[in-house]
Amino acid sequence: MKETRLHTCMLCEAVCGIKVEVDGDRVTAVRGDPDDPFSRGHVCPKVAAIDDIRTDPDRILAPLRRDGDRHVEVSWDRALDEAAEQIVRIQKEHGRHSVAVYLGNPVAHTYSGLMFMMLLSKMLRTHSRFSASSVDQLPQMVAAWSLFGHQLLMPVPDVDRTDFFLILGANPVVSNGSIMTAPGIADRIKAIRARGGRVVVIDPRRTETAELAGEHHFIRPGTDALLLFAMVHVIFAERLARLGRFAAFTDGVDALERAARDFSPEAVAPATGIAADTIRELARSFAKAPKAACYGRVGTSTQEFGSVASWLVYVLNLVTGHLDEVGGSMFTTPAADMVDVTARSGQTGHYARWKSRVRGLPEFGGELPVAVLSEEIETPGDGQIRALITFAGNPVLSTPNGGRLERALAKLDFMLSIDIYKNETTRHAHIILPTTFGLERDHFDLALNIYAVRNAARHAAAIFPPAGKTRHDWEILADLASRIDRKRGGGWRSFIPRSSDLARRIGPRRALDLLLRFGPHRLSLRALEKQPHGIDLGALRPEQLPRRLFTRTKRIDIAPALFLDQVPVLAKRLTRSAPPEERLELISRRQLRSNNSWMHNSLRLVKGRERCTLLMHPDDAAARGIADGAEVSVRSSVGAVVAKAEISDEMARGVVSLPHGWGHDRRGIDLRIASAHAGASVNDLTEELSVDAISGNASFSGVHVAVEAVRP
Ligand SMILES: Nc1nc2c(c(=O)[nH]1)N[C@H]1C(S)=C(S)[C@@H](COP(=O)(O)OP(=O)(O)OC[C@H]3O[C@@H](n4cnc5c(=O)[nH]c(N)nc54)[C@H](O)[C@@H]3O)O[C@H]1N2
Ligand SMILES: Nc1nc2c(c(=O)[nH]1)N[C@H]1C(S)=C(S)[C@@H](COP(=O)(O)OP(=O)(O)OC[C@H]3O[C@@H](n4cnc5c(=O)[nH]c(N)nc54)[C@H](O)[C@@H]3O)O[C@H]1N2
Ligand code: SF4
Ligand SMILES: [Mo]
Repeated sequence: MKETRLHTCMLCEAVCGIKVEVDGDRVTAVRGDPDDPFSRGHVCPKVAAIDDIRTDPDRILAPLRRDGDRHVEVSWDRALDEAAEQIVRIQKEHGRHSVAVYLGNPVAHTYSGLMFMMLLSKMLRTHSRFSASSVDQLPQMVAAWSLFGHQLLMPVPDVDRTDFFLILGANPVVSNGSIMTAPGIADRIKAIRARGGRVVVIDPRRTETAELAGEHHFIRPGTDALLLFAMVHVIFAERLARLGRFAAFTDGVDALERAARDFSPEAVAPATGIAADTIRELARSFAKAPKAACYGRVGTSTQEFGSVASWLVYVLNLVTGHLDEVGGSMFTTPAADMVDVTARSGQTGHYARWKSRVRGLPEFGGELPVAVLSEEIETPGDGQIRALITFAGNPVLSTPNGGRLERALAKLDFMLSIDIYKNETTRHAHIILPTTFGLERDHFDLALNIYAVRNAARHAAAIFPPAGKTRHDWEILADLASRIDRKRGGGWRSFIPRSSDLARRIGPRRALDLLLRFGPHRLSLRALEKQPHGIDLGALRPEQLPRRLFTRTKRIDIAPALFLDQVPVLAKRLTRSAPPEERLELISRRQLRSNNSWMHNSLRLVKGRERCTLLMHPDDAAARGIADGAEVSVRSSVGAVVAKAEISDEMARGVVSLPHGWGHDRRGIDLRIASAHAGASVNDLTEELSVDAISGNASFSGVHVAVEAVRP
């Protein structure tokens, strides 16, 4: 029987509302939902792949247990029992920190998985917690926590009302926006220009977003903090600072001004590659614009000075009067307000309460930077990691020096993966537990509505039953938690009701309903279900600060010591010599028909011309005798890969770009289509020892590489 069902695309942060044409157990079409008040019918080419994955013959449909080099099917009972037993045993024998957890990006896209992962994490009481945050937005969280007192209170650019959108290190036209949930972002950017506004992109590559913006400046990788400091310098030097109502609750402005003094536009021009006049003009125009928003993302975050750069993005918005104002950088009031909910239980973030055992990198919010994972597995001693649970993550392809991590994983006593595929990471697991996917579960955007450019809410009911023997993420996590609880228990403890059992009985739907009822819009699950196209909750509201500050003093320290301590180090960057002539600086990029590392098994997304190419400037290619389409070898201090060169002046001179998420040529994976379109992993080149000094976040931008033609 044919019918049309509504759902949400959960592949990226744009969370488009979709209309799914269903014929029995088949999907015949997926389209954007024009009646969705937020996404207004927008979708991207990835949307149809939602069902490719559900019906992918390579998907794991039953629990697997490793037997030598192979994985064989086992019952849920056996798989869960064995996993719980190993975890309990290893924690008993080697201490609680010997069991590590790694959470991947898709965790942010399932409200139920997210809720129950928090439960399991809490139960394990391990300090060895890692996630994709530390190869992504961790510096932005550190900046938000330092300034506003809550790691989740990150401002969002009010793209629909701004007249000056300054974008650093983000390519939303391709990524569809991040920490800026904005379906149809290309149209929203076009609208800024159509109403006479200005859009400026700062990026070592002239990106798809730069083309649309019409104004672009190349920047040397890793130097955004210098550029931003120079803008702040100009703003103070020319008395353009306009703190407005923030003056009443902001401290440290003088210290900020002093810190910016050494970073004049002339001083930073050589290192950034941006002319002093350009910087000055940008600073003046940004400060004077009635409505302006500065936004930085993965490119400014995953770099050597990622935390300083992320802090300065917020600072620039604040000192120009563009923070928390219409058309500027604003805070949301989502239907389920995780910022307030987590604050009520004291989870606003903390820093350096403990440090990683081997390298001494600080925890943040209870997590350690994933750049230390390999060494923590490899280095013997007290607290050595002996077991790893991965949940919706593929760190072999997504974390720095994936090659080393891959070798380290093989040494674990026990590894459990909760995933949909046997891929570069999960193939190492002793047990793989397969989960439902996308249209097989109900959906609400718990995490991403916090960063939406409009307040909106939508709940979608599951369309299909679980495939094969798969179970929902939350059910698996809850069951595992109960079994761990039981196996640990014994004695009097077995008589008290367990919180894991209780949570399981309440279930994610009821928990969500409660969050909605206590949220700022006093909604309920029933109210959302009555409006399946979604509910518009209005434009972002200005003037939420100081009311929503979570700092102890209820004030903002705009120049915290954490960042000021880095200023002398940053100043040295001004005079650092360029890499030797034969070295190039490597950055990464995203592609519209790709989603991190895990959507290359959909034929419709990978067919056509090869996409995992090394983009390079014509002069750099000519200097090395490299022709367009030629195979080149790319070498860094940690590894080497081979890729096809794609020569284009969209790259800055001296900078090359490889997309991230490829490299499916590894043995032992069950991804037939991806293997046939393997590409190379950029993270076989990135260095686990290069991290942002403050947060320990991976520094992916500007890895020094040697590139040469591969001679047959
Ligand atoms: N060099 C470089 N490295 C980067 C980046 C970069 O720009 N450059 N970007 C970084 C960023 S921003 C991120 S977020 C990380 C991503 O890092 P990861 O999260 O580690 O990697 P993903 O590729 O997103 O892998 C997601 C995994 O989840 C599985 N999965 C998908 N859906 C589900 C589900 O519903 N349930 C379960 N249980 N599993 C599921 C997939 O099969 C896959 O194994 O990569 C980072 N790495
Ligand atoms: N199609 C698609 N969409 C995605 C994803 C995907 O893989 N594919 N991944 C999702 C995820 S997990 C995330 S976090 C978001 C990320 O969303 P974005 O942050 O928009 O991601 P990118 O496209 O990686 O953009 C980063 C930009 O930074 C530039 N850059 C690199 N180094 C530097 C530098 O030092 N300074 C400056 N100024 N720029 C630099 C790169 O050239 C690139 O254009 O996208 C999400 N959406
Ligand atoms: S933009 Fe993102 S949410 Fe929208 S259809 Fe594409 S992948 Fe899905
Ligand atoms: Mo990400």
